[in-house]
Amino acid sequence: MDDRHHHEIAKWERRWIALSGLMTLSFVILIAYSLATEGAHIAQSAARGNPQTLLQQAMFTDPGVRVVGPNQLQVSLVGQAFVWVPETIRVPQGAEVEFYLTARDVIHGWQVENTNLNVEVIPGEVSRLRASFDDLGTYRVTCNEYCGIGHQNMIGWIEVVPASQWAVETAAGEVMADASGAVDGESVYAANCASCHGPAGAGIAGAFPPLAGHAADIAVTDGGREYLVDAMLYGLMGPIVVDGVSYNGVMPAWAQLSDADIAAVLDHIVGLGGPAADPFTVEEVAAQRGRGLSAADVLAIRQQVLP
Ligand code: HEC
Ligand SMILES: [Cu+2]
Repeated sequence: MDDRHHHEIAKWERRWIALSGLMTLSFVILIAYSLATEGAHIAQSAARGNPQTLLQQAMFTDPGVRVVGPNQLQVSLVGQAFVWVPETIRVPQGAEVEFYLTARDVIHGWQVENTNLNVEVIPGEVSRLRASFDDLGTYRVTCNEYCGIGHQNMIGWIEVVPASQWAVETAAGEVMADASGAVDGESVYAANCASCHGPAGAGIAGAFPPLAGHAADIAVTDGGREYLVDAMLYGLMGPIVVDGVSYNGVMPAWAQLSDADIAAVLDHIVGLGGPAADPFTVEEVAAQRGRGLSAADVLAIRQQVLP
């Protein structure tokens, strides 16, 4: 092989290397582009465990649509041979929807036609997926993983309706009633409050004020409900007296809890050791958000409400 020939080959080699490099690069760019512009929906596993235990969670014993914040919905769904439960889901246009999916029996595939929503639904696993529907209309949901003899009949629907229409329908009862019943104030309390105020809300004299009976007293005073919401959202700091006992501690803010969680936990503490009062609403909590108060401001509000 003479030297000229050798150069010829090396030249072609370099071209092929450059070409394959370019192809790889263009694939990476395509993926990055679709992630950035098409809003990729990558499902996350939100929980894993015993399929039966997962299915006993309130979310799945009563699957469906829940309001978890302003314009935020949670939708839970169970796939089973050969239906999606619930079969029809109705959401407002443009809302942020978080889907939680699990399966009762075998693996199913949840695919919403004409969207890029597509996730495997597995017994013993909860898949989480965020979405928002900008176009009105009805989307067909199919199962894209063969699950048995009735597989092709496993069809559901997502109806996207104008937000105003949806709000009227929810005010009319159904969905909103579902929503307020959905969050369990007792578990929000157990997870966030019991460590200081005690499991039954008895408190610890001198350190953490009691809530049983006391929260109910606050709720019936003028401005008391707003004060309770403020104490949740912004915390409380400084000297207070409850049932003749002084406290001078710090209660952290709970703004990271959703409006629905805060409403539910307030229902729980107001109901401790007394008959339940009017339930707190998500709107009541939302109305106090964004006021930018400090824990010391909340103390000043308390001094007006509970002189
Ligand atoms: C880290 C301990 C701690 C946790 C957790 C905690 N609190 Fe408190 N909480 C306090 C303290 C301390 C005070 C009194 C603050 C003061 O002395 O100014 C207080 C005060 C309150 C008050 C006001 C009582 C009054 O007389 O005005 C309410 C209502 C309340 N907490 C509810 C809750 C709820 C509901 C949760 C759970 C979401 C919770 N707390 C979690 C420590 C805590
Ligand atoms: Cu299926």
